[in-house]
Amino acid sequence: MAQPSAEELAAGIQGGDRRALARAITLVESSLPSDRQLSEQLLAKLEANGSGGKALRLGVTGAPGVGKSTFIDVFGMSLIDRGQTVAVLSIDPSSLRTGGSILGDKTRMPRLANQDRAFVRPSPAGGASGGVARSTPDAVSLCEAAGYDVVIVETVGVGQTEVGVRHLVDFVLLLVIPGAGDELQAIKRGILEIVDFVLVNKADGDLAELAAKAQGEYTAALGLFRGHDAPEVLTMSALERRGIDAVRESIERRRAALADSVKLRAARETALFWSLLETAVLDWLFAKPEISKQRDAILRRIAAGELSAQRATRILISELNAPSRR
Ligand SMILES: Nc1nc2c(ncn2[C@@H]2O[C@H](COP(=O)(O)OP(=O)(O)OP(=O)(O)O)[C@@H](O)[C@H]2O)c(=O)[nH]1
Ligand SMILES: [Mg+2]
Repeated sequence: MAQPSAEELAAGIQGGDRRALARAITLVESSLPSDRQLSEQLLAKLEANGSGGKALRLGVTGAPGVGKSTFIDVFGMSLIDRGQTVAVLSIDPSSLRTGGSILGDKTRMPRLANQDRAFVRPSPAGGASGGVARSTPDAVSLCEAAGYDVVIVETVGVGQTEVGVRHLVDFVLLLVIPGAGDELQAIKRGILEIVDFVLVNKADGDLAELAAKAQGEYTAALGLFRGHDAPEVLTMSALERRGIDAVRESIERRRAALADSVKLRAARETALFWSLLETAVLDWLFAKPEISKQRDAILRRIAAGELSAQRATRILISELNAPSRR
């Protein structure tokens, strides 16, 4: 199949053609130079058309199996029932691809995936910091350009993942399940510093009582930890579709309370710029073999206990500044 031009793709995306959007996301995920060139043209074109900046962006994170996909399925349906459109990017570390098409059932969003007003896309994690793939910011921009009212990014909560998603979205929703000492672990991992909502899922059956207890514990811990900035803690059952409206209403309330959304968006984009720039500059720098060799030599000296991190940094920078000896 011939590759459409950037203009054709942009027109398709902005005209609501989901296949054009899916193709464009495949393009931004590709590392082929020809694809990169086309995706840059496409993103520039969409930006020039002024297509960004209107969607509500939500990050949904939490340990494997807490019910993120099940929640997004019912939450997404509740948005659709209220006349909104929803795009979901599900960052799946193990997502399977077969001949360019992705196994849709991997996302476990059976109802949402069948909706005309929804776009569900599993994306492989790119191994970049935080499990958020490097291409995810571009994929979010594409969904926004396609006019979706809400863009949801699902990431598996492993280590730094949540931090990776922070600057990409307006609100981070952390899903937890009651019991199992999860409460303290989450605090240790620093997740709670960046979340906007904690949703205690699986508040049904035998777990209902434990969920209410966990809600109390989280609320108390977060109050100590974050003071007036503490996130709201809610209980819900994604499986039994209970508590979902309350989550939606809370998010809507928070969004409405953010008086200056333009300023907030600018702050988020600035923070995202810095975090993306850091990765991009490092990639660019170490793409040069002689520089990555110097880095590796320094890393070995650090590992051998010969160099502190501070001196190592200064040495590498001064070597970069030194006139070439070649
Ligand atoms: N009892 C109960 N089970 C639930 C609830 N929500 C999800 N589950 C179950 O938990 C399991 C995992 O659900 P998923 O939605 O796939 O969880 P996930 O967090 O997306 O999992 P990963 O994407 O693999 O990290 C499934 O068997 C769901 O049916 C709930 O509210 N109550
Ligand atoms: Mg999932």
